[in-house]
Amino acid sequence: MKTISLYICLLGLLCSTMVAQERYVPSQENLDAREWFEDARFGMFIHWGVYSILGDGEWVMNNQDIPADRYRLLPTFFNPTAFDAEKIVTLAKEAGMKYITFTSKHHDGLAMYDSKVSDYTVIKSTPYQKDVLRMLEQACKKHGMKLFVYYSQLDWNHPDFYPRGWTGRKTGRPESGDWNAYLAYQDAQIKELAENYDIAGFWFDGWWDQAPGKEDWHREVDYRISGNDWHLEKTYSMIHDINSALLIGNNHHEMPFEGEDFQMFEKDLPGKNTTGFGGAGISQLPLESCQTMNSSWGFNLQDTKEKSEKELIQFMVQTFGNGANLLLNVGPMPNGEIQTQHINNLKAIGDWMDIYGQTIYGTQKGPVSIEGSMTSTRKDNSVYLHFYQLDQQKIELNGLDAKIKEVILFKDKSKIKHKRSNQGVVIEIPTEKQDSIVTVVEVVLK
Ligand code: FHN
Repeated sequence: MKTISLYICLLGLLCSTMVAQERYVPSQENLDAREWFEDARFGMFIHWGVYSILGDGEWVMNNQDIPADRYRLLPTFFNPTAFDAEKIVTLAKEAGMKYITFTSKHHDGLAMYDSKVSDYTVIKSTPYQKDVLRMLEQACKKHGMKLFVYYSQLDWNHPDFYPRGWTGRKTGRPESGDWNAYLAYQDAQIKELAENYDIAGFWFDGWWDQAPGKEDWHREVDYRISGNDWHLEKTYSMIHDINSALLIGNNHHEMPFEGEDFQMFEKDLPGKNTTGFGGAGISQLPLESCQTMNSSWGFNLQDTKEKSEKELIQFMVQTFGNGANLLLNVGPMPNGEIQTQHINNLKAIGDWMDIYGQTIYGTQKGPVSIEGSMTSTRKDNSVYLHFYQLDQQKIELNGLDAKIKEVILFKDKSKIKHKRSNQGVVIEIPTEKQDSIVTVVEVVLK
């Protein structure tokens, strides 16, 4: 009996060692890339594809129940002659952004790059015939901008994307298909992106279309019947084998899976999950929130819910104060240009970042925050307080336990009165020194 127990123990130990050995251990290059990513803090998301022609967002194929064979007419007149990669990269740079994440393929399945394993690409299916991703890559290189690729695992065009999940069910495709053939196609595309383009990482999306066991989403369809396995770890290993520094994030709205290098929160601050896309919790990985400038990702002609410069900057500081990056989206129009209003807002953000960038880049989540009023970042001996809602002059702050050398208004370096209290520190910002967008105060610690 004792011998059997010993064998079971040894077997258990062996198995756990094997599991432990299989665990993903990021390389030093990957850890360095993560550090770069966290320091960079601010990026531009670009949702662009043939769907922009219809001016109804990137979900138009699903939302208007457009059959795949009709949708395939769209690329035949996609000819964005005003697209200028350099102009977009320069705009991102002017806004203070350090990286760009571009939709290499969205749910509609059309590759916006020169995919050799598909005929459904911007080169082979459109009169434009130019590799958009390559143009962005070149412009990014020239302007010292890093490039990430968004890749939709969900595909409303591919016949082998079967059994289907809860979306793209009315695209008129045959009710059959080979899931493993689809995965092979997906991995082949991911491989060519990793090998042929100078990218910094992958931003995956669409996993949720096949997610098993979710009760609260889109109840009208029982998508649990599909629940296909994405073999994520195989895909992730392939990417890291090609280049271990490539950062992988997946917008599955769950806690990060094995092999992932950063965690994202859609239209939400980390951990808030007000939209249902925010994720289950906050991991130790680098964090990134993504947000729209109006309420759409892809170009939407009727979207008038434009966020003001003030709203955008206030969301930015809340994101940074939560220790996360922000990926702010633009959805170019069918001609390739970005809407003037978005350009103007990005320029205003750039002006703000020119002044306050020091309180953002390379910082970490700060020790002080007051829900609905302020957040903070921290770097070396400084804590930067970002007040986005101030309706008084004296504010009591908790969390500033270290000795304070001085407190100053960041923009003009004038001294701010401060005094220890029972709870923490009381600082006094005279009304005339308060800013209508964000009042930034620097606390210099001893
Ligand atoms: O369905 C997509 C959507 O079109 C868009 O790409 C966003 C970006 O975060 N992600 C998905 C929804 O979670």
